[in-house]
Amino acid sequence: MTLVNDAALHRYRTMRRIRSFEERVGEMFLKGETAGSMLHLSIGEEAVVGLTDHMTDGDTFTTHHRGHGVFLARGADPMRMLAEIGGRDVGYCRGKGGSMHIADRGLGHLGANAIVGGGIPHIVGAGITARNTGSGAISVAFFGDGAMGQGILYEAMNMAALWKLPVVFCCVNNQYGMGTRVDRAAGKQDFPARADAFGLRAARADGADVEAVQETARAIVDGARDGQPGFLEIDAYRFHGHARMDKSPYRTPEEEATGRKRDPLATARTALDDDATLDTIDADANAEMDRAMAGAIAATAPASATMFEDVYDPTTAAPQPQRARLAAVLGERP
Ligand SMILES: Cc1ncc(C[n+]2csc(CCOP(=O)(O)OP(=O)(O)O)c2C)c(N)n1
Ligand SMILES: [Mg+2]
Repeated sequence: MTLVNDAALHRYRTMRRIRSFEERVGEMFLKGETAGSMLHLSIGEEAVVGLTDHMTDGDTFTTHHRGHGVFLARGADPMRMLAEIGGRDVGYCRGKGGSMHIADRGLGHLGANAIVGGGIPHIVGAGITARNTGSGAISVAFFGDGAMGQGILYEAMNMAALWKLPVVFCCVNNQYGMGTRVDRAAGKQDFPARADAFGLRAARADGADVEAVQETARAIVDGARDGQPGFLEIDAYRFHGHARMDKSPYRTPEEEATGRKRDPLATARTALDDDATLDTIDADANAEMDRAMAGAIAATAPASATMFEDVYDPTTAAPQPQRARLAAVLGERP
């Protein structure tokens, strides 16, 4: 096995782990084991691994509400992620953040964000820190095509270019913002051209091909480490509805069938052409995620008494009216 193949196999394994994870999240939702109702699966978007592959310890990132895959690729423990999504106390945010607010500074995750475009400006701050401390780290914001309509992106790109920050803006274009197709939201869909206009190194890569993403992302990430901020659009297709309850009535079955052929796992399988090895990787990933799901489901919820811990800044005045009200509602519950 060549080194090139080893690296490609590693990317395939990471993508498979992401897909298996997302399938388990969907299962937990059906079992009523997730806390809250909103879950956004990144199935079909696993080729983000082509970018995360160039990231290293110390690098930071933010994600949008569809960020499970990125966090997993950056080393998250799937059991703690599932526990977080299930509202359990061993979750990354002690079960109080959930899918859309998961974060872990130890792994460089500065936070998922439910506000479209909300995580983008944070990387400007992280980029300033990296530049001023000379840490050599980069910071990457992952967001969707919907965020291309948010003004904060353009402010952030301008500041990054002006101050030559080590940052990358990564737009995972899955063709939809909820039920709105990208061509109904953007007058012109040449997103890299917008970034280029601000002075960023910008490119688009085929999200059905992780190797293409990896190749294109290399120059973008290398540039960012040298103080040339970048923008990468990953052109993908959202396989499922916006969230778990969305059956995509705004898409035809024909469109979905065609879109789902743009499958980065299938492309990688064909290129690697080693069914025995890939089947073993698949089985290992499935077993790992089954164990993670069982562990998460078996974990306990945080005690009601700790409800406000980790949520409000302990040094500021406590939200007494809410505390009193909730205490009354909860009665004697632990
Ligand atoms: C500022 C803001 N406006 C509207 C919403 C409601 N909303 C949630 S997700 C979403 C679509 C986001 O689409 P995109 O950025 O392409 O991400 P995707 O869901 O496709 O991954 C919208 C409009 C929101 N969360 N924040
Ligand atoms: Mg989208």
